[in-house]
This record gives sequence, structure tokens and C-alpha cells, in this order.
Amino acid sequence: MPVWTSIVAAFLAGGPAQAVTEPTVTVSVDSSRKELVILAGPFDLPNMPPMEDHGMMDLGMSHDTPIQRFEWPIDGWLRGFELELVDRGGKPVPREVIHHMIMVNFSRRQLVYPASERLMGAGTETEDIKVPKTIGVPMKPGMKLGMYVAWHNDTGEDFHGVQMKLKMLWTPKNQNPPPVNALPIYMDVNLTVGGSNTFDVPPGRSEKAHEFTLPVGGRLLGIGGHLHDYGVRVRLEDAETGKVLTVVEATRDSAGKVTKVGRRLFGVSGEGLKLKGNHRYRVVGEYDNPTGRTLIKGAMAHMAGLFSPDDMSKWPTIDQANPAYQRDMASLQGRGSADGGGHGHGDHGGTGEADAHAGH
Ligand SMILES: [Cu+2]
Repeated sequence: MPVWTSIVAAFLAGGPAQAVTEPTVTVSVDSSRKELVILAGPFDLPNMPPMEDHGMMDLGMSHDTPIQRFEWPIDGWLRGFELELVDRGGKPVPREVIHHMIMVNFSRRQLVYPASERLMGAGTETEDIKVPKTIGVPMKPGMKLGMYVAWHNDTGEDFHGVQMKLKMLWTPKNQNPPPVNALPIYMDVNLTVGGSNTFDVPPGRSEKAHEFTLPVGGRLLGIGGHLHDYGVRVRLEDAETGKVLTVVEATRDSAGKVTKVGRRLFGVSGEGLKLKGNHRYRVVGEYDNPTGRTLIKGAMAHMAGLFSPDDMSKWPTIDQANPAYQRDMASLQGRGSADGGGHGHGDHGGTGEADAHAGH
């Protein structure tokens, strides 16, 4: 049996009510199991029509929770998460009612973008993540985290009083040898930081690409991807040579609906896929849209994974004066409010969908 050694935080959710009962979030530490346990709920999730176009999210076809803030309490390394949903009667609720769950780390910057780190995430197409104890995301007590969920229930069944239980698994500071530092990396084909990352998909085959450089070199340890329906794959290329470095593939049903996006593990003992600092790379999303019409804002494509920097001291720091950083913060604050939020990059910024640990 778990031993509940301390209650770290307990607080009420802010923002407008989705349900008669305001959802609450509690965070507890289970030291014997080395788990941080987050309980959130209750959420009422009536069945909704399928989201054929992602734009439907903007028309209120999903419930966005406001961001729930708490502090990370432990010196160590995050190494994965497990997510469970149960209804009022304790019956399991299918994972697919979560369009996204995103954990933001306000205390660290993303590698590629001047925005807060997306520590982890989960969605319809992602599973629980656990990485070997040889790697982990370095975490310090007092790091400021925030979590939000975009629900979309199109299972055909209503769910009431849904409780979410998220276990975050950690490795203690005294592990010997210590884990290799592995931090979230997020590479999107069409991101405006603090804005949207959706794009239109024309009929037939199409591609969308984005070039970027990394402020510090290192090794990609594992990678996952995110695509919407009719997505085919996301690939990462060396933009200076054109060489394809890695690919994550969508699993599609006969209609082109994406049921899953693959993951790649390059080496949890630390070798990984080498990426150079200040070198041009390109992330490319591929779609094949059989509907015969353009899907307005219907697509997203990105890779998210774990990256081990050659020199942690060169990790970019948060610049609060950066306009893109400020836009990102504003979009996170606006989540779940009547006029704010929308469905943008904030939903997806996570390592979340990655393999190496999870999006972690
Ligand atoms: Cu999406």
C-alpha cells in the first residue's frame, strides 16, 4: 500500500464552471513509490459530435480547463507518468476523451522556442510513458508547474463526475550513477509562439515545413509525433544536406483517420541521435487528404521528445521581455475562460507526445 507522506498542495480550480461542482486539484507525494499524484475533478463530459475540423474546437466543441498551478516539490528527475480516468461510480473512462493534457514548466524555457517548457502531455493518441532510470528530466523543488486539459468526448456515451488521476514518477537525487539529463524538445512545422499551430490541408498529398536551429547541441534520445486526421508522418531533416534523420509514422484507418502516431527511441543509455548547435534542421509534416476539399485549420504536425544537451549551462534562459514569451504566457492565462484560449500551440507544446519519457 502506498504511504502518503505529505500533502503538498490542495486548491480550487478557478475559471468558469463546466459542471455544477467546481473541479478541484490536489497534489500529493508518495515517497515510497516515488510518485507525485495529482487528482483532478469532477468533470462532466457529455458526448459531442466528432471533431472533423480542428476549428470546431474554437466553436466550443471541447471543454478547456483553466490552467491549474502547483509547485514541483522534489529534487530529482522526472521519468514518466501514468494517467487514469474513472467516472462517478469508479468505472474506467476511455482515455480518448482527453484531446490533450499538458503540463507546463514555467521555470524553464523550451529549447527551440522562447516559450515556457511543456514538461509533458498526453492525448487521444498517446499512452503512458516511462523511461529507464538511466535518463530523466532534471527537476528542482519550487519549479512552477501548471496543468490543463482539453476534453473532447465523442465516444457516444456521456460521462459524469469524471476524476483524473495523474501519477508523475521520479528518480531521487541520490541515485548512483545519476540519470543522464533529458529535457523536452518540441519542433512544430507551423508554430506562432503564443498563437496557433494549425494549418489548412489541401486535398491530396501535401507538406508543411519549418526550419530552425538549436542554441546548444546534444542528442535526441527519443521522439514522438502529433498529427490530425489524414496525417501521414512527421520527419526531421538536416536542412543543410537534405538528409532525413528520423521519421514518426501515423497509423491510419481506412478513411485516413489517425489512430496513433509512432515513436522512436534512439538510446536511453545516452548515445542518441546527434544534433549540432547552430546548424539548420527542418521538421516536415506530411498529409494525404482524401476528402476532396481543403480542411481549414484542420492540421497540426510536430515532433516532441527528449533531448540531452551537451552542456546544460548553455540551455537558453527565459527572457520575460521577449514578445513571443509574453504572448505564450497570455495564451496560457486565457485558457478555459469564455473569451480566451482557443486551440493553439499551447495545447500541444509538450514533450508530451514523446516517447522517451513522455512525453516523457
Ligand atoms: Cu492537435
